[in-house]
This record gives sequence, structure tokens and C-alpha cells, in this order.
Amino acid sequence: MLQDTLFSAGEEVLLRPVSEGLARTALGQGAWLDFRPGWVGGAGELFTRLENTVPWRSERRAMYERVVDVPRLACFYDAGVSLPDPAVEEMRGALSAHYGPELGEPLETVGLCLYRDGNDSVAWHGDRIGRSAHADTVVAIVSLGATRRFLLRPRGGGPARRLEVSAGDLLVMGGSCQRTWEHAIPKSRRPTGPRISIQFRPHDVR
Ligand SMILES: O=C(O)CCC(=O)C(=O)O
Repeated sequence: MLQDTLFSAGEEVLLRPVSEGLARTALGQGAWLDFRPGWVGGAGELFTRLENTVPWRSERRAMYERVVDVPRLACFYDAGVSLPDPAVEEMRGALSAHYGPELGEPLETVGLCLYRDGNDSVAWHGDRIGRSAHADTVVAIVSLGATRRFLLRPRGGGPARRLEVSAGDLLVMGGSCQRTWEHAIPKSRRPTGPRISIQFRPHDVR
């Protein structure tokens, strides 16, 4: 059964039930990872809408006590700000309904990133600005566009885990993951089309 159906001039954008096909992996140290392939139907249509309507900007990021350019474009929607597309609003509602009881609060902010090609990337980091520096949290990420590699590694060292995230997939990092693990989207040497990632976080977590 479809949880939600949104119509547009092109392909239909629909959200399938979050829990159907969702698999949780315990990473250790209280961190976990949920993966739900193909959560969003009509991901191509939504990619086109967001690519054209989001006011994409270059981004700088504090990393290892320096501020560095991040090779990708981004746009951040704080809590209470109107979102660029009704489908993104629907996603936030569905994710809050699913993860809110476990997290104890809704997902509120929305970050969007545009990786223009395989040269765009984000280096190893945890989302540890704000409360996530000290407390468990949830960061949910929806992928649209090209398939990219998503890497995770324990902060103290240890083998990395590698996932391929494709259009419509939902990946959720939870528990201590932002403090005890790091994640990255590495550059790709293969010809790679653009990818958009949509990140949903509770307030005061970045
Ligand atoms: O693009 C992604 O899937 C990862 C995004 C990310 O790690 C971030 O913006 O902090």
C-alpha cells in the first residue's frame, strides 16, 4: 500500500512505507544504520524539480579546526522555514512519524546537497555541531540521482563499511553514530552524473 502519493506534471513522486524493506545494522558502541532501498518512487522527477528550484550555494565547513571549501553545492532549511517541494515536506512528516517515538522528538531541519559530478564529495566527518556532539541522535538521508558510494568508519579506527546509495534510497544513521563513527562520500573517478542528498535532522544538530 502506498503511504503517500504526490502528483506533478511529470512522473508521480510517491513515498512507500518506511518500514517495508527497512533493515537495521548495529554498528557497535550504540551506533546503528538503517537502510531502506527504493523508499521514494519517481525519484527522477523529484531530482529535476529540486535541481531547478533550490537556491544552491557553495558551502564551507569547519573540519579539523580549519574552515574548508566543500566541493558540492548546498542549501539548508532551518526548522519553521518553508521547504522547496511538497514531497520533501511529506518525507519529513513520514520520517518523523517513524523515528520520532524512538528519538523522542521530530526531525525538523532539512539540508540539501548537490554533487554535480564525481569530483564533488564530502570528506570524513560526523555531524557533531550542536547537541549531537554529546547526545545520541538520528540523521536520515534520502538519495536522488546518480548512485554514489557512502562510506562509514569507526572514529577510533577500524574497517570501513561501504554502501552504494541509489536514487530513492533512504539511509538513516542513529544512536551514537555521529559521535562514534564518521561518514563520507568519496570522489569517483568513473563518469558520474549529479546526485542530490536530502538530510533530515532534529533541531540543533548539524
Ligand atoms: O550526501 C550524503 O549522503 C551525505 C551528506 C553528509 O554527510 C552531510 O551533509 O553531512
